[in-house]
Amino acid sequence: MFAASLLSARTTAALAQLKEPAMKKYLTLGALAILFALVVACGAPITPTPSAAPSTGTGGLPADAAAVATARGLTPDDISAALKTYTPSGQLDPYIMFASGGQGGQVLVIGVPSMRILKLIGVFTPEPWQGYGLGGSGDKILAEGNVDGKEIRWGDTHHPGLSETAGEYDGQFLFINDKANARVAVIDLRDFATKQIVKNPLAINDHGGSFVTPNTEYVIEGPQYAAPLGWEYADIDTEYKDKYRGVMTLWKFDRATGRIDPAQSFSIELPPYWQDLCDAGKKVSDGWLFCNSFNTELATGGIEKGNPPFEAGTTKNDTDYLHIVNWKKAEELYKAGKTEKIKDMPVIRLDTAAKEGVLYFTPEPKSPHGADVTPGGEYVVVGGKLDPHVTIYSFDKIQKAIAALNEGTMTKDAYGVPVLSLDSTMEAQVELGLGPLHTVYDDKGYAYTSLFLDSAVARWKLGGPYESLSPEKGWTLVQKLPVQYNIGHIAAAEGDTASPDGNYVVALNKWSIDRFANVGPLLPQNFQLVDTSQTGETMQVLYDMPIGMAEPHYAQIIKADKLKPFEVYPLGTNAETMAQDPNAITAPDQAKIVRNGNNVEIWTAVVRSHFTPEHVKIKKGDHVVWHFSNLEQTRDATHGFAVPGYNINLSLEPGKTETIEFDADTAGTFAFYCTEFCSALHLEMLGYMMVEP
Ligand code: RUQ
Ligand code: CUA
Repeated sequence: MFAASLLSARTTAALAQLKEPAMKKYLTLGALAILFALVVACGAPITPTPSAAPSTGTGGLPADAAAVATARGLTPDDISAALKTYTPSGQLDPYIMFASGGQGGQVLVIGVPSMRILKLIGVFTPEPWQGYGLGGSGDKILAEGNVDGKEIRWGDTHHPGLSETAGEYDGQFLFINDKANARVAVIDLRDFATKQIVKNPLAINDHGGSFVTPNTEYVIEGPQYAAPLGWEYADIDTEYKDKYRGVMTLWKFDRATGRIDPAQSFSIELPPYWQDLCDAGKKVSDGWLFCNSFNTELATGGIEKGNPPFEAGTTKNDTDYLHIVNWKKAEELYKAGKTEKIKDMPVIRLDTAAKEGVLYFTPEPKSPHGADVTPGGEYVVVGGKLDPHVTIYSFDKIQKAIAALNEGTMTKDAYGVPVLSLDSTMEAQVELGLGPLHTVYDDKGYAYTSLFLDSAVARWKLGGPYESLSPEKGWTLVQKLPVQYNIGHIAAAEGDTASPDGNYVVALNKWSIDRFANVGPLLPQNFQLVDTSQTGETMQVLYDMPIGMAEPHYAQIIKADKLKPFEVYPLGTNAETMAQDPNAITAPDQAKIVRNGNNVEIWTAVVRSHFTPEHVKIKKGDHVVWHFSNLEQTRDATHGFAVPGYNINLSLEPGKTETIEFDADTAGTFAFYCTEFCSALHLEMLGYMMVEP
């Protein structure tokens, strides 16, 4: 059975690697010195500190450093890795990685190569440090993600997607999907905060998103487990083929407002094939989307009734279908009204998509997972989880095969979708090893594919226009680098753009087993930083970073200098609208409390180290609207505001104005206080809310 073989393969791979650390070769001081000299000669930006310089040992290695290396048993590789990742205090990382926070429902912001966590952005889950979802405007954003009116207060964040201009990350926005509930969130990179959540009205779970078209015209949300559109009831035993569907949603993104505009968004109905990961074409393939699938068998499970379980049923056929979607054509159909509204969402029905040239299929090997478009858009690389190869499709060949389709002779699937033969669309196959999943690219013509079962990163050479970028022949394996362990996704510096950077790849490993101190049966994930700066068989693991908060799926890495976030908010900014807040005040003497019947409205000034007013007397049953303006314009002068017993906590960054609204339903005396250690008199930054019974 698949699960059993998967587990044993994992275990064998893990065991094989367990033996390796014991074989570390220890170094002589002389070798260390030579290595140090080499690293310095290679241009690493280091010089011995003045205090270390006088005690320089042989070959320029500070004697104390040599002693440390000997005492810790560091190999030459360890030392070069340390030199490549160590980031002295105050030195900034050249890259920023945005990683999904998995079941945590957040996004992690990580510096590369230091692998320091810089921020955790609350997205689908309340986040107390940012005061997200604890009384302020985050409540409204989280409520946008309610499902049938039900509060959902977590998410399974999978795939972060940075906004792009002409196929390059532009550093303006980040999108991320929640697989568990089919939602997409928008994060504004001016303040690294969530601004919007949209709930897909047709799908109850998703997976192949979020990723963007090359100018962020659309944010794509692809499906996963089929269900009737709008998740209406339908019996899986009798109605799967006819009623269950996949659906791909093209959310229109409006850059000016920084929001998805649901009123200009539409969906495409797909067969219930369990579409998996998707990618947008770019450059030569701009206008197209590619998405693979893994249940063309239409397996419906039911192991308890003696049916084949899903894992066997969905892996029966040798091939599934790569979905080839012409989104520009789909947009035309949508604009021409060739849609049907389901739950208020215009849907291009499956038969329309099939007939009008929106949707085509071509076979792809066993249980594919990632579909990744090369930087120039010429090829789509698909990893088949149960096939040791990656299969490379040529966009040019796909176009020719589509042009050659002839209504009388074409093959169609059970739903009438034209099927292009594998021979007519495939460019090459490269054998990499066991469990190829996802592929990313660099600037040297290499592709990097994660091998889940082999626990390795495969570096292989692209052909065609990429062949001349490095010495190896096209479509050949160059190096397999063991990683610890069982890599899922892989991320590369600027790796999803039209011009990847090279330098670094990060392996997002699902298992860590023995890499860290035992913290109980639930183990951290292991991000491993890999040096990909040189050509050939030179990849090296530089650093292990435990992620002890959830299971991140994908990550994207952007050049840090493309990000231009605020240092402080312009005074009076409402972070929800990113505009001047009409309730902002600019001096403590503007603070006031206004009562109007049972409604109490309060304007509070916040500045080191006091709130004005400090006494707030209200009555049980009052409805309270309370505005806070942080008057600071000093970087990092953030204050908090917490009311015990009322589930309220705000983060008031410099310049921000924020509003809370609540019913004073509990009488008593409540000391409210600042939750950020903001000054020497931080503890004195408090006030009293007295709620009269
Ligand atoms: S995938 S299980 Cu990104 Cu490889 Cu979601
Ligand atoms: Cu303000 Cu502590």
